[in-house]
Amino acid sequence: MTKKNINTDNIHSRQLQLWLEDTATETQKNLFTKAQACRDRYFGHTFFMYGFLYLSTHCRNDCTFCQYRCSNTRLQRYRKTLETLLEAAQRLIDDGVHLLDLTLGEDPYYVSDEGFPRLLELVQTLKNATNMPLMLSPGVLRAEQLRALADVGADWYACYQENHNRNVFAQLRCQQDFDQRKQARLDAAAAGLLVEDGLLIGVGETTADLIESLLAMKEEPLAQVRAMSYVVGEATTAQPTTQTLKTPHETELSVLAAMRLLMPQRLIPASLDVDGLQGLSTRIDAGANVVTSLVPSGCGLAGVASKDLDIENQRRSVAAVCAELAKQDRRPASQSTFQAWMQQYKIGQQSCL
Ligand code: MD0
Ligand code: SF4
Repeated sequence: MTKKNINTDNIHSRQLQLWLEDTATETQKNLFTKAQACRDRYFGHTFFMYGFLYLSTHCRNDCTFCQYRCSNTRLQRYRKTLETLLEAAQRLIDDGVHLLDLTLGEDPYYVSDEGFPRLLELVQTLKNATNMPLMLSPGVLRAEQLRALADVGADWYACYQENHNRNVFAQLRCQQDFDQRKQARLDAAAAGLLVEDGLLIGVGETTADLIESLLAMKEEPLAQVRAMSYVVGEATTAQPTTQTLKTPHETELSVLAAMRLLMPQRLIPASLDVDGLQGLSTRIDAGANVVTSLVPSGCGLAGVASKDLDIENQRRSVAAVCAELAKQDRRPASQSTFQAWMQQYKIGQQSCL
């Protein structure tokens, strides 16, 4: 039985403003109840899990919210060997993740014209060895590079705008081109990749900025949308403030719920990278249906917003996540369900491009 899709064309700025600004407990409760019902309508009580492999922490950019920014000269950076990545990937697969998220800074060793063949070879080797769905988060690439990644087996491309207000963007992703970043997502969709965009919360954005971002994300061919609260880290200079009426965490949850109601069929992550395992249940209650940033212990792999949080104590493991979500009567979807969802979304997306 195919579900009649929820029509969201009637959700406009005023409604979004109410959801984001109204701090009345009743309004928030209603918002989250609606978001949960909407998520369960499309995904039931199942969730997807992404293994996270931060393969290189080198970066040529200097984003003010990121501890891996190039001006953080004190940071011990790494590039993981293929052997380490294959071993970590196999552990995540044996544990039951649905996808491998291969993230790196904009590391010239992999993304310069001279280095890009290395990235292609790495992706092809991982695909041949695992046959798993692969997400790539390498920063801004050109259309032909994105096509080449799709040809060697990449399925997803993640490239976050953080905020769609150009002034806020410029303060966060300094010296980076707003339009080029957006174009990379459009080129990725045109290359047949599933695409993710993400918002950063708690860096001085206003409700109007968040509404602008939500409506912009709805218009883009995105299969996954996310919001993550800013985590102040080593050498970050972005001011941890918000001009909305709530705390950044409350705003993140309201944004996740608004995303669910505005884009009901898209995948929405609850990232372990902000608050670790303890932050999972509130994000599921806000309408998320994917758990991301599962990192295997003992491989020396890092998180992004939270470099070490909950990794060596195995609280970012599949077992810990499944046990936590079982408390909310939720269980992992089958791999075939995730693959079928991807396939169906790719077909649907291509017909709209
Ligand atoms: C996460 N730390 O999922 C990861 C990262 C990049 N594709 C994902 C932000 O939270
Ligand atoms: Fe580099 Fe990404 Fe961090 Fe920006 S957010 S400094 S591009 S690793």
